[in-house]
Amino acid sequence: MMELKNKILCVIGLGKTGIAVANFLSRQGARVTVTDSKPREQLLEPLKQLRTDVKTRFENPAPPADTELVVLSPGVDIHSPFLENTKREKIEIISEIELASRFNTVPIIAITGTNGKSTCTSLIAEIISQSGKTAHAGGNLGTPFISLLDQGDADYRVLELSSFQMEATSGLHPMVSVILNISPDHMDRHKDFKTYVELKEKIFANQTQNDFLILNQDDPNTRNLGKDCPAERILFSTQTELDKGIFLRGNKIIARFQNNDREMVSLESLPKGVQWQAENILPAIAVALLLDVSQEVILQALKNFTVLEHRLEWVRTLNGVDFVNDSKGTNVGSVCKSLNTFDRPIILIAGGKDKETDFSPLKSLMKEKVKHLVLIGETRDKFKGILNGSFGYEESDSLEEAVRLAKVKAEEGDVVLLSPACASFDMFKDYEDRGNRFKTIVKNLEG
Ligand code: UMA
Repeated sequence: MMELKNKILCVIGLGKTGIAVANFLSRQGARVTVTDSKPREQLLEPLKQLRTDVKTRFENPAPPADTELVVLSPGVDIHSPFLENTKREKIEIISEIELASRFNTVPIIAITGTNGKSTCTSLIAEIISQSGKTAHAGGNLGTPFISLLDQGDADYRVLELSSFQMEATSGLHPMVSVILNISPDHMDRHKDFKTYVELKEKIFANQTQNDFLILNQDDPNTRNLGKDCPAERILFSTQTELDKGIFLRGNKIIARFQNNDREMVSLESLPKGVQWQAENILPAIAVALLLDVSQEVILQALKNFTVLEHRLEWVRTLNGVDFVNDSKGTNVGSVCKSLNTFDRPIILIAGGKDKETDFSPLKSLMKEKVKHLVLIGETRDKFKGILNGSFGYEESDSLEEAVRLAKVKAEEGDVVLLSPACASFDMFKDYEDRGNRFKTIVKNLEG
């Protein structure tokens, strides 16, 4: 554990993470400054939550000259020019995840991947809780890891980890780590796809032979990872039967360990939204089995599980058409997964703010799955360029109009899916705002 008393520390970013880190450090007796690139007037609310002995610096995120250690919020890129001096002077820079790892004494279950992390994390925490043990869930999910330490002891801490959080992280050591899938995302922040994969691989970097690494057999970017890691590798698949691991046989989830097949549950017996999440359910069941949770408890947790908002969230069925909110579908990989979920014609609403990703992997899948496309947002031209006249579409300046256009094209049995493949900041506050607006518009539609 680190000694923090009287240490001069700088926390960069006065968001959720920065507040939690600064207050944690100040309670340990450190002398803390939080810096932020925004002006003070824009941060009055978070400021109220800071302990009074924490100093602040606005409109300049660079750490003050006498700083001995810098802690980054996830939104702060470690390659930012304002950190150059700090690096030159060899002052240590760590992430919030690294800081919390140095103080954590509870077994960690960590989940990363490009898509599905939040659902898998929440489901694992839910199953553990229903088994009578305590599981505190957080990380990218919303509650910073450092805040989980403040919540007191637990049997497990279940962490959703993003690539941002893995920068400046070196000491994280999960007992179970899960990589759900990896496809290009956040390419505006990371140098290239290789760097992005390397950040994800950090999740198992410190695992030993006493630990477990759960990987997706169906994803070529994931299935071969960790071959040199001493942890026991366990695979899951929705497509093929595995010699060892957890997979789908038809609609049934089978767990195969020590050559013994165990039928866990049939997908049809689960609520609609949960059925659509097979890829995230399988690894959660694998974790539960490793922790010796009974099949009965796992089933109960699956049946009671409420799917997260904005991730393949069923909103309404109108005239036989399912309206589905997948506003969290902010990258191409996520939209591919969502399109593959349905074997019915889809009217897709897509587009938004560009994250510099390549849309071309969507082209052939859209031809196969999408009956009609409605484009919104800044990336309309980029989409049109890729489709290059090969696919019919309409354009809309507002989400209201986009939903109306989609409704006109939809026939009984179809799905109207908002799954933008882009960030939301061109038209909305964030993806939640976009999803909430979609739900309100859909709920107000007349039959
Ligand atoms: N800031 C600077 N300089 C910079 C960058 C940011 O001063 O160069 C300041 C901003 O002005 C702002 C503050 O930093 O005041 C925001 O910090 P932050 O972006 O790290 O946001 P937090 O509120 O601390 O939330 C972070 C995660 N945000 C990001 O990764 C962008 C949250 O994930 C996470 O839930 C939270 O910590 C708790 O762990 C959100 C997210 O969008 C949901 N994640 C990405 C995703 O899921 O795709 C990775």
